[in-house]
Amino acid sequence: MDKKCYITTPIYYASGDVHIGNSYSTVVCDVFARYHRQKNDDTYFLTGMDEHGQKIEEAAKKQNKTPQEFVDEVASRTKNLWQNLQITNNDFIRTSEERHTKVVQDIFEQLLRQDDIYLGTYEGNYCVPCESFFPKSQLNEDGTCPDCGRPTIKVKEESYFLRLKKYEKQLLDFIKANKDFIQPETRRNEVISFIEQGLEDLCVSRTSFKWGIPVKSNPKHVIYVWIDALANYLTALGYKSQDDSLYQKYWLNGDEVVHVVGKDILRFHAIYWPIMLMALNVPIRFKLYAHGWILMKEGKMSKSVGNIVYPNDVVNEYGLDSLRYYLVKEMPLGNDGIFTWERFIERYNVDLANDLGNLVSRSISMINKYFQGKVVKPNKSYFTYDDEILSLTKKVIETYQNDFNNFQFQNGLNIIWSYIDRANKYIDETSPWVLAKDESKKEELNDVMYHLYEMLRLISIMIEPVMPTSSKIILDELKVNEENRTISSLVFGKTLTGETIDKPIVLFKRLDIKEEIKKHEQ
Ligand code: ME8
Repeated sequence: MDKKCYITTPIYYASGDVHIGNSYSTVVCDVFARYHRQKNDDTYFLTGMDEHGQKIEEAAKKQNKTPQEFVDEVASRTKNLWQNLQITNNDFIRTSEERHTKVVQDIFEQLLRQDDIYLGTYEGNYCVPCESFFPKSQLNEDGTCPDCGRPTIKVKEESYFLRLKKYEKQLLDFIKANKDFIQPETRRNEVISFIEQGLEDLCVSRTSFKWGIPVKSNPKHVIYVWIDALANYLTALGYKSQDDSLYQKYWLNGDEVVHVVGKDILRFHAIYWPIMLMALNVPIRFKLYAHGWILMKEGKMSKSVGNIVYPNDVVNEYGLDSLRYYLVKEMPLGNDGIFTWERFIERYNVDLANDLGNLVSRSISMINKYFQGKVVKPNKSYFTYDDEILSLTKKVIETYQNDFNNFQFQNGLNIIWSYIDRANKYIDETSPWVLAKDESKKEELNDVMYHLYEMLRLISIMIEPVMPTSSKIILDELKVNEENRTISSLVFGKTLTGETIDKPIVLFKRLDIKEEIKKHEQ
């Protein structure tokens, strides 16, 4: 094993089902985890559910269920969804589990003992959908939430507070000294200017509802859901519990710890979380990647607009890889991306059915037709294109690895697709159907087929983190042995004598764009 990596998604509110917007974080983390496992890095991937808070208590009440019944159902649907999306998480933490609640209580008590948490009174507003406190000065003029624009409620209650002010300077120094702590840079700058305006101590308990983790020494208070939720990144590793070997391994002694979060929850992860760790005397080992939002034509996805798209619906109709591909391809990390059915079908037809699908079916049917399904490594090169392809391959693999190492998955896909284009062009340039007519050109023809075989093999390995299903189908069809599917075989020319391959199958059937769009407009 080379490196020890720990990657986490935000834990999703169990107030409703995950849609394609929030499943983006999970897919991106899965791409990271698959890529690192391919590289033989010891990778631990955590996701889970945020199950406490006023929002969930209210959602359960509406359905006449206890909060626990309600979150049990959502958690079970979410787990199933991740299975359908072939998410390779190692653990799924739920904040209502005892392994979590017990440790959160201990953390709270420790901070209380240290006087990092103190008792006071909160008077201000609270946004239930965002589970956020806002002093009057931060609200919009009409009293709505500055983050989501929805109405807030007035709160005046006895509360515990976490001393953020005390750690303000230490945090600012840390962020300034660690340039890559928050990425992309625009988000880092936002956080710096937010802190520079001065931090207020944070209210960290509520008394006006019940569904949360009680403060051990004063159980009429429940712990603020964000303090509860952020702690999941440690409780899932066994922090402060009898067996903390995962914490020792991946947090204290790991090489790379990454929290992937949406831009709307950056403040919590870039300010509250590191301050909690400083107060607990736990080293800040993580990096934050903040991504943008997937928007619809009308703007945000919302129940009231009725424009929510659920991942299972896309997968059932168009297959898993087309969804995973679209999410990664259309979202430059950091900026917003748009989901429209037009764009989705267009990418499906152009990138998947045409570019990749055609390359696979053309190459496989020619290898079958001209060489009964078997290629052999040629002992010299026959075309000037061959040298060009050899050096291009090296460059593509290098760029791909560089992009994937640096979380630039969209760029990585772009480079793979430029390689697919080159392979399609290579077929036109070498015109195998002409070579096939001339018996004396048999070796040249084999050379072309061999190049296509190897290019396809490399493409299939490179797309695996994003498109695991297609990758496996192509590698199986090409009868590539296990050894030549690994990242160390990501070199042109590894295949010596190919096995007899299968008949081509259609990976992505071309769609009639008008018909598909009509379906989704109904
Ligand atoms: O915030 N496009 O949970 P959550 C992209 N429980 N990302 C989106 C999105 C969209 N349209 N809509 C939501 C919470 N997200 C807390 C997290 S972590 C300790 C606690 C993202 O279910 C959003 O940015 O509301 C966030 O990163 C994630 O989905 C979970 O959102």
